[in-house]
Amino acid sequence: MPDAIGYERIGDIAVLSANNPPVNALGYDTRVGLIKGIERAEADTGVRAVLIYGEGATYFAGADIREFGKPPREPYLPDVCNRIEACPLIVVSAMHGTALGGGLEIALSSHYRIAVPSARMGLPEVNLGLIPGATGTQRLPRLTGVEPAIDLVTSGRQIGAKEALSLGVIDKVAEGTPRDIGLAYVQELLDSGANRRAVSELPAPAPIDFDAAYDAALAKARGQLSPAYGVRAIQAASEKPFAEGVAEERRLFIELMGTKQRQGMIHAFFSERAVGKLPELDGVTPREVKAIGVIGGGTMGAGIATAALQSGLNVVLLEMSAEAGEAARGRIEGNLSGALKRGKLSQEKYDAMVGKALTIATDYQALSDVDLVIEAVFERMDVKKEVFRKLDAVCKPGAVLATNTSYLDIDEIAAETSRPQDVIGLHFFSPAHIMKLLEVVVAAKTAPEVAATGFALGKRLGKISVRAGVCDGFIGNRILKTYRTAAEHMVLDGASPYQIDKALTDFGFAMGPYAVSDLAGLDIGWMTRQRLAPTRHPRERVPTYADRLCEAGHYGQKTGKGYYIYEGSRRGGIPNPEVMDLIEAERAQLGLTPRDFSDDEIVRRYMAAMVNEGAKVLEEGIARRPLDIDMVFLSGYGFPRYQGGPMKWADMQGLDKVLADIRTFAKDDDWFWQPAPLLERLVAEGKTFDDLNKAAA
Ligand code: 3H9
Repeated sequence: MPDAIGYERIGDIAVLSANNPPVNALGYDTRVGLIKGIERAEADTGVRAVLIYGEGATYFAGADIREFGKPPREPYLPDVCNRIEACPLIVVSAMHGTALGGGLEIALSSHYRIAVPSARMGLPEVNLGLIPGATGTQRLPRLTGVEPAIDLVTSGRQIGAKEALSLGVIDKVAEGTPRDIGLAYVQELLDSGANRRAVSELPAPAPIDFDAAYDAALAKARGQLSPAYGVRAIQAASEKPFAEGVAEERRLFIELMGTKQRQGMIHAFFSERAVGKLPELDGVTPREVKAIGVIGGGTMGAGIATAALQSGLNVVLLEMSAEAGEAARGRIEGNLSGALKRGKLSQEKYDAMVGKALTIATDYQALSDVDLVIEAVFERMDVKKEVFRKLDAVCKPGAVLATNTSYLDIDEIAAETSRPQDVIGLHFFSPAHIMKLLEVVVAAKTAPEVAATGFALGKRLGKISVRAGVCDGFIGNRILKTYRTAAEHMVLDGASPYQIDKALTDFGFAMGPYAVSDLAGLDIGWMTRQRLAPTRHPRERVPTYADRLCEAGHYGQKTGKGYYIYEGSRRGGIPNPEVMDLIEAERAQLGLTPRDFSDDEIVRRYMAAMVNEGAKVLEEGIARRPLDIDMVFLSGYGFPRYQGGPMKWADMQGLDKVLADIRTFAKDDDWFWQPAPLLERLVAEGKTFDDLNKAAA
């Protein structure tokens, strides 16, 4: 294996090339290699300058995240940065790929920076629950000023070479390999007699109102600490000498390193990459998909068609009538025109998408040549079955037949066809061209290459695809049903929907469950309650006050009234006073005396219900690994990323504590609160959900 940092002498230039695939992460060997490379260059007679660049796909993409949480090993990254800057020779970094986090910090410690036009740069530590911890918060604002530095550190966004040049982050952009442009730039600097230039010696940046910036960062991040800590670190750059600022940055970085938020976000980072890796699909070749059919052009079907068009697929959209087809076209054009207005889509591409690539049809024959069909029709078994019978008759052999059902039994739907091996569930979340999650529901007879095709399509559409098995609601909606029930029990027993929403948004959810119901439409829950009524166990506690709202025509945001009243702005409603009247009437009818709930109890009950059902879903094989459940909730249900997902959250609480809560709650209702055997087993064996993730890796 080559050294993590190679050393080569070219004339009077020492070239340090990083060779630590896949992303040149700054692990121990790379850090040691950089120090040794600088020392060797200094001792190498005649060397006047040092070039640092990365072999392979990228310059350094950051610290080695796998080392976080383990005892740190010297040399630490900030010391490596300072050592590079202190080099008496001119040090130049040439960047390509993604110069991120510690990688950008190495570049900022070099005396000059050049990048290829396609290079991306940023300080994304905030996405890992951290701040830049290798002098980035001290050096960046000395180059850009405080405000751009706060923007980059608190958002973690990546910038291109052009923007980096205009902000003063880099000195030059040039076409070529990083090695070639780097060598040419070093030569140019040597020829022009340029001096060594240390960012740390630049004047401290002018201050702003840091307290206001801190408050704004905290509010925007809904309880995530790292953006606000980033502001404090940049404040130190403005107010303290460089070395003291570095010490303050280190203190804040180490504090964040010890938090659960950091653990949760790093779990999310690795889970996002592990979720699509399924041993059963290893080496399985997906079927080729160039054109897809979408049946139904409502919000969901139009969203799916939009996502497919955006990914370069041809789409045949089937509707019942020419008018309905035109309405579907209007929805798709509406979806795409947003991207057009924001400059994310060129007029030419837009025209091609809504022109040549999109066919609106009313006859099933139009689907005879597509490679994959997704139906998004009315959520009723008889309707779906009829669609699949027709698809079976017209689709070409080998076409993948997918249903976007949210709940229904896909085995039953597949049995309606002569080719159940080609049938799969592709469960999108609305709006389908925006939401990241895709549940790939593998039915009993689904062929492996059909499952692989589902994952390949998800990747092409930019989705996070999670494998799920068949059950009522699959992974997400099944678990949702359980924790929504826990919330409803709390409402019957004394909490208000508004207190529950507040406790959960304080926990970090984007929205509380009642605001979500208003957004989704209260008629959906109403329909589900009706559908499940015949199978309901006599001990199930199901409140009916929400039915009264629906009976009165209040379906949430779309009718202007639900749990909240919406006037003007669509998101923020005000509590609907009729709701508390209905709840109180129901409590009285049931003879219930309301009691107080603390926000902490609300969160613990809600989360315990989620985790317990998650454990059942795992045990039944509906989800393969705990991380699959975490990814469903992080990418489709507004679960706060810094809490890691429900199963990671449970690990971080301690599974024994979660189980103890469930047993306590069961004293009042041992029907609803039946501990999952898997949870009991893990606690008895002193294991965590993450142990199951590792065992499955
Ligand atoms: C930091 O720098 C802190 C410092 O300020 C202070 C320190 C004291 N480490 O994403 P991909 C793995 S914090 C270890 O599929 P892409 C990844 O897990 C860091 N491993 O590729 C995957 O492994 P596997 C700040 C890493 O081309 C493989 O590489 N930096 C790291 O779609 C390929 O990754 C960041 O936050 C890492 N830093 O995207 C950048 N990065 O194949 C994080 C990746 O086994 N990284 N891996 O699943 C990224 O954003 C993307 O990986 C990147 C490439 C854009 C670089």
